[in-house]
Amino acid sequence: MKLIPIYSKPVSVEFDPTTGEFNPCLELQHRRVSDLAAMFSDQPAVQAILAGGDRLVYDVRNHPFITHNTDMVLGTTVIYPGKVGTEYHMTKGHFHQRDDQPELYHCLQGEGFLQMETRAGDYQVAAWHAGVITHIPPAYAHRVVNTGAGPLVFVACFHMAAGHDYAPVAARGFKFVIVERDGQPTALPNPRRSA
Ligand code: M6P
Ligand code: ZN
Repeated sequence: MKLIPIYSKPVSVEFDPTTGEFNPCLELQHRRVSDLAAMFSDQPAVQAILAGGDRLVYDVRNHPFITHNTDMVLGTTVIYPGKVGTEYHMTKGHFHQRDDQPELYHCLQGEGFLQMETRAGDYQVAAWHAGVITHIPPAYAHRVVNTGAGPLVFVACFHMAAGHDYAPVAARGFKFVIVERDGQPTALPNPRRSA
């Protein structure tokens, strides 16, 4: 990650909604099947992919807009189309470390679902296509699933101080997994929850 600038004046950056790229780009993270290995339900399918070389699942670019007393971040994510077994490509998903921090997600391109769930198990899902904006309330874990044939591009706006807590989702997943059944995206009860 490049040094994060601290702005004292209004600042503008270039953003390409078709690729999710910023100019200048301060941070780019590639997330591959190996980074999400424990999160997909079909472990033999994960191992088969890893045995043949890793595969890119999504790219994340964050642009922090930091001033002396604010810490807004604009993030863009491009989830490439594909499946691991029958489960669609998805983000890792996370809670915020702080339970008072919401987030706005705006789908620019593609189709899929935004899964959200509280620690107490209130599960909500938003069907996504270009133009949908979802407000994720504080204390809801969030994950985006790309069920389309092309890339799913979305923008996120959040406070850097919110923090990312990946461990609970990595350990248990969400209440439902989204898989392809008879050519259609289908939500099935997460087998890791009933074990
Ligand atoms: C959005 C924001 C980022 C997040 C990214 C990918 O851009 O919520 O904070 O990092 O999505 O999601 P994850 O971190 O769950 O892989
Ligand atoms: Zn978040």
